[in-house]
Amino acid sequence: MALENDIVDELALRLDTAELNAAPIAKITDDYPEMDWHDAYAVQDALRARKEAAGVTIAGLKMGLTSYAKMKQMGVEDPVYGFLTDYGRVQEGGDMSCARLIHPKVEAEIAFVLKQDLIGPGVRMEDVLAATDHVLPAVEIIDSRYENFRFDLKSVVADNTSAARFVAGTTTRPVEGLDLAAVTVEIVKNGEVVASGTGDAVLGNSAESVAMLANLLGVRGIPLKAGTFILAGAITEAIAVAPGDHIEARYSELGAVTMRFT
Ligand code: 0L1
Ligand code: MG
Repeated sequence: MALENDIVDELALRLDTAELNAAPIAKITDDYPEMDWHDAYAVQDALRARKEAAGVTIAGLKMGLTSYAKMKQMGVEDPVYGFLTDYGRVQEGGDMSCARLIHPKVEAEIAFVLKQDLIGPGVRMEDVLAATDHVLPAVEIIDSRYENFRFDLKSVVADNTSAARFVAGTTTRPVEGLDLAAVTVEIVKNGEVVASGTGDAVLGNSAESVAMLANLLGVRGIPLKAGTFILAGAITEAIAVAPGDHIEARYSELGAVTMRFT
């Protein structure tokens, strides 16, 4: 690691404050260009510890930058991961206030809930499918804490991969007989289709993304536990939203997820 512990803690405070006040900041690598990948996850871990100390419950995990197109655009070879919070969960069909967000965007994903632990490294897609209790449709609302979404990858990891809110659908189903790569989704904004995609956009199959999460955690000696809610990564591009917008993500096979921004 290139950063001292007190700097890691100060950066976590900076990011937490930006989120809680919905007040964007400059990307942290402007001040600490020497920051390495261990530092980036150390800041994310410190952010998570701050939130837990303040009474926040971790509601799940997420994968980010899971499409080959976005990885290439960002100049990375591996996706990244972050955590979800209890206060980030919005009920299906619910409202969420833009006043508490900076510049929210929505992206359609497939979520997994496991029935068995997965312990990397060496986890394969088949292991994920066997360990999955059910999948469900979900929309992630990302909201970078950086001004104008201007960031680099290490800053994004530190910023908990832009995680902000999420909405899970109410229809769950087992993976048996479901071709996750072929699931299609459309994002409908105020009655108009604004984005669409197919499940294979996520590393070929969203279960592959969950395997990668288990393996990334495994390198750090952390198991992916049964019962964990996991957002596997965006099938569609991210769509900006503003007060008054109604969003519906319509999936083949999995139903729909709706929400309104106020
Ligand atoms: O969930 C995601 O794929 C977002 C990763 C962070 C990059 C961004 O904010 O666009
Ligand atoms: Mg996402």
